[in-house]
Amino acid sequence: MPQRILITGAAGGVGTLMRSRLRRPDRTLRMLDVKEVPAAENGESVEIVEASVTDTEAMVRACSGVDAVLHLGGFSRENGWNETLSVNIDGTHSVLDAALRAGVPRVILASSNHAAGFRRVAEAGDNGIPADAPPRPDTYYGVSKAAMEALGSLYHSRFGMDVICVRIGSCFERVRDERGLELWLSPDDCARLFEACLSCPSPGYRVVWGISDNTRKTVSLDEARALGYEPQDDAEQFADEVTPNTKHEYIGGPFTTTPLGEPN
Ligand code: 15L
Repeated sequence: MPQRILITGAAGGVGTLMRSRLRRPDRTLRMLDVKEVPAAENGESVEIVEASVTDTEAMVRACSGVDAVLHLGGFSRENGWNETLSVNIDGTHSVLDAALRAGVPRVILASSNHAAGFRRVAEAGDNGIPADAPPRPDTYYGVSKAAMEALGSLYHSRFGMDVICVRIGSCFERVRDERGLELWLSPDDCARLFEACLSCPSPGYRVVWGISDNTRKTVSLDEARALGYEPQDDAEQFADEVTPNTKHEYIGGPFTTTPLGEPN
C-alpha cells in the first residue's frame, strides 16, 4: 500500500538526515518547515509544504491523506520561555490536534534526552535508565519535551491515537565528544528506529530512548527493541577522536548548567 508520511521540521538537522534514509518506492514524504526545504530531485516522491507547526489550520491541511506524522519540528536547543512555549509546546499541541482532525492514526514525536537530563548517569545500572523513568528536565527545552510526552499520552488516552515518543540522544553524522559515546544515535539507526515506529502493529502510547547500540550506553534500549528496532551502530568507533568532557553527573551534560532561557 502506498504510504504518505508528513515530516515536520524537515529542513532541520534530523529532518535533513532522514530524507534520503526514509525514502522508499512506495512512500511519499511530505516535508514541512517554516524554512526552505530543497526541492524534489531524481524522481523523489517528495511534497514540500511551507508552514509553521503553530498554525493549526495549515497543519490540518498538511495532515490530509497522511498515514503517519513524524514531528521533528521546533527548537532543538535552549531558548527563551515564551518562544519555547509557543513553538515547542503549542506547536506539538497543534500537530496532535491537526492529526486528530485529519484522522491520522499514528504520530511519532521527537522527544529528547533533555526531558530527563537531570537523571544521574549513576542510575544507569547494567541495563541503562529505563524509558519509563519520569521526566527530569534540564532546561526550558527539556520541559517542552516532557510536555510533548504528556500531550502525546493525552491524545492516546483520549482518542486512541498511536503515539510514540522517541527520547533522542545525540543524532549527528559523527560523535563529537565523550558524552556522545553514551548517547549517540547514528543517522542510519535513527532511520531504523523511525521505521520500527512506523511499522510496529498497534503500539498504543510508548516512550523509548533513541540511541545506537553504544558500548557505553547509559539509557535502556529494551523499549525501542520491543518496537522491532535493531540498532547496527556503536559510538565506540569514534572513541579515539572525540573531545574529552569534564565528567558529567547527569545525562543532560552541559544542558544542566547552561543559563535557563538563553540560546545555547
Ligand atoms: C538535543 O536534544 C539537541 O536537539 C541536540 O542538538 C543535541 O544537543 C542533543 O540533544 C544532545 O544532547 O547531544
